[in-house]
Amino acid sequence: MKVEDATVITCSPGRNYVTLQLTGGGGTVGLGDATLNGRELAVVSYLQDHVLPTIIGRTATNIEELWQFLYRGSYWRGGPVTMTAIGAVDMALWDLKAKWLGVPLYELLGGRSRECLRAYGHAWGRDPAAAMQAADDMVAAGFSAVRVQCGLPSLPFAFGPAQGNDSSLPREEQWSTDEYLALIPGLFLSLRDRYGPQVSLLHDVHHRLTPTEAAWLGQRLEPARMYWMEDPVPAERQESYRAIRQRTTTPIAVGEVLNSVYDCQQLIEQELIDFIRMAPAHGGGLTALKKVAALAEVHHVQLACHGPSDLSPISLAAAIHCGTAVWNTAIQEYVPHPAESAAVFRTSHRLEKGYFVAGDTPGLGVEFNEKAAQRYPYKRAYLPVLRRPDGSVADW
Ligand code: GCO
Ligand code: MG
Repeated sequence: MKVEDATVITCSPGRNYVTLQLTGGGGTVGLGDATLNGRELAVVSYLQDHVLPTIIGRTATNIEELWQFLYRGSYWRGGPVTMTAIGAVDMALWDLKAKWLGVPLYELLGGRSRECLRAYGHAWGRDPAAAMQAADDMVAAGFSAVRVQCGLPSLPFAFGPAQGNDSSLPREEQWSTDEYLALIPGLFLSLRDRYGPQVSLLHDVHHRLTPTEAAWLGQRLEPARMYWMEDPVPAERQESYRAIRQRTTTPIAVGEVLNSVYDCQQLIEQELIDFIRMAPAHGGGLTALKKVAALAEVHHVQLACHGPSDLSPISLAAAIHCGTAVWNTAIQEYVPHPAESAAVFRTSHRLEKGYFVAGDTPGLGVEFNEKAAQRYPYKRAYLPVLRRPDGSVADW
């Protein structure tokens, strides 16, 4: 089967999504998610102007060969734009091949390692009382794992969830490490008291601390027995994680902004983290991610794919198929997509009592409605920018 046609569609049903459709012989269509939040059109151009003309007419079922062709053949490697583009092609090829063979995608990835995949829900509150209420709601909805985020009461936006397409220029938020560190340990100790050992508690630091601050926080969180502390510091310098690792037993999760095995090689091989959080879309696709997962398995590191609502339902389906098949998958992030997106993406996976069940329809099990997508044109949108009390830029 050859790749006969390839189209990229941008749409904004509640937030921006970029979808790649690859058509193979016989009219079978494979879908890939090419969404890179805030830099969507760079990936569109990379695909349309540089990648798609080179894959038309190639054998669609030789997925590894095509991955190597796009990765090594471009000479310029790595980075979020390149790897998201390769990730979208790779995801679409896996979808196409599984549909062509008439099997759900997890079958091609080794078959089921588990019946279903544990998910964690998100709880966010403006202050600790609201965050605890939101966590209660998640537990009541059946989640046995909840990631809890809390605003800083004295600041207007800090630590809120990323908004959708609400501004055509980056919104600026303020940040206070002192207020944050004063608040978080108490919140999680109260949550642990409230739930006992039954609920796994997660927290995203979102790259905002120094290694010393992160070690301090990790130590204070130890009595709360966290499931993980996410992205305590930026991971460009992987060695920084050693300083945190040596000083706390709070488990560490990293990876949503990483794009290749080289970006996390030291973190995994030197066992500086417990969970690797790369998403199929941003990590160069399932072909790349299964290799990362295999390396991680050797080093007691578990896979937990990034799954925010700024990745499309196609990405979530890919993560669920991957997590169903890959043995060392721990858990899957779940953030509901905007309501409008249901008209554009029809999915066959299910969320049942805090667990994802992969769909049994062939491929990824997602249908993309191009007509419906046209009703929601792309709108330029950005992630917020964060500033410290002195006005300098901080890591958002
Ligand atoms: C997460 C993330 C997201 C990111 C977002 C950036 O763990 O889900 O940190 O909320 O901020 O995906 O585009
Ligand atoms: Mg995160």
